[in-house]
This record gives sequence, structure tokens and C-alpha cells, in this order.
Amino acid sequence: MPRTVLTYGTFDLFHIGHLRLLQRARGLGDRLVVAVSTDEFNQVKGKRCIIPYRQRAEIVENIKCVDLVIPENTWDQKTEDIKLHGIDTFVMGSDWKGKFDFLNEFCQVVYLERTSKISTTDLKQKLKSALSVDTTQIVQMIDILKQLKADLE
Ligand code: C2G
Repeated sequence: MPRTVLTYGTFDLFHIGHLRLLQRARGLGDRLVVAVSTDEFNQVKGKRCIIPYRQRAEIVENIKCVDLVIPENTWDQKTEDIKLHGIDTFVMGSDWKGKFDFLNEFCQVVYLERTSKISTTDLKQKLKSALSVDTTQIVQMIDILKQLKADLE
């Protein structure tokens, strides 16, 4: 009997950590179902995404090791999803260790070690610092340009 694996995530600014998690999850079975958190549900989780749900779902859908993408709308849908899709193994990254042990009643629960040194939060931070320019510098530049213009007149 083919084994079906299920995992959940936001997958915002898709990176190597996400890819490795999906590849290893798929390696635990023959078919991989991925529930991608909707933008509305992320608000419930206190997360604001850069990439909107439709695009995150399309990106995950087109990852080779992914067989089906479903929306994640609530915390409580997991038991229903497990029954609906005939799930054998539920997988999450180690940052969720122990949080979903209650699902052992319905299927095997596996936590996979996170990929180190990469996260969406870090990427956002790096982008922010790269984009944040020092306002005093801007003011100085404007002064120099004004002076230059005055000199040229
Ligand atoms: N992940 C990983 N290594 C990283 C970053 C993330 O293995 N460096 C894993 C996470 O552990 C998770 C998956 O990639 O299993 C998706 O991560 P997120 O998009 O951050 O998912 P999250 O917002 O935590 O959503 O109901 C559960 C939630 O929807 C999980």
C-alpha cells in the first residue's frame, strides 16, 4: 500500500530549509500532501507574509517532491485532513517538537531536524537592513547636491 505523508507550513520566501524539509518528508512515503497556511490563518498565527497565499501555494505545488497542496485555514483541521487524505505519516520540523504528539492516535508523527542557518525571519531581517539607509546620510547627500547646484549656477 502506498504511504501518504502530510506536512504544514507557511513557506514564505521559499528557501533551502523548506526544500530540505519537503524532500525528507517525501522520503518517508510514496506521496506528499502539503498544507500551506492561508494569509488569513497567518494573521491568526501572528505572521505577516511577503508572498501572498496563491503564489506560495503555486510554488510549493511545483516542487518535484510534492504531490498535492491543500490550504491550511485553522489549527484544528489536522485530524480531519489525516482522515480525508488517508495519511500514514505526519511530519513537522523540530521547532514544533512535541506539539503534535496527540496526532499519534491517527498516524505516525515524525519531527525532522531543521536546516540550520536559514529562516524566513532571517531573510526578512537581512532585506530590511539592506534596504534601510541611514537618513542622516541622505540629508548630507542632499546638502552636497544643493551646494553643487549653487556652485554651478
Ligand atoms: N523548516 C526547516 N528548516 C528551516 C526553516 C523551516 O526545516 N531552516 C521547516 C519548519 O520546521 C516547518 C516547515 O519548514 O516544518 C515550514 O516552515 P514555516 O513556513 O516557518 O512554517 P510555520 O509557519 O511554522 O507553519 O500548523 C503548523 C504551521 O502551519 C507551521
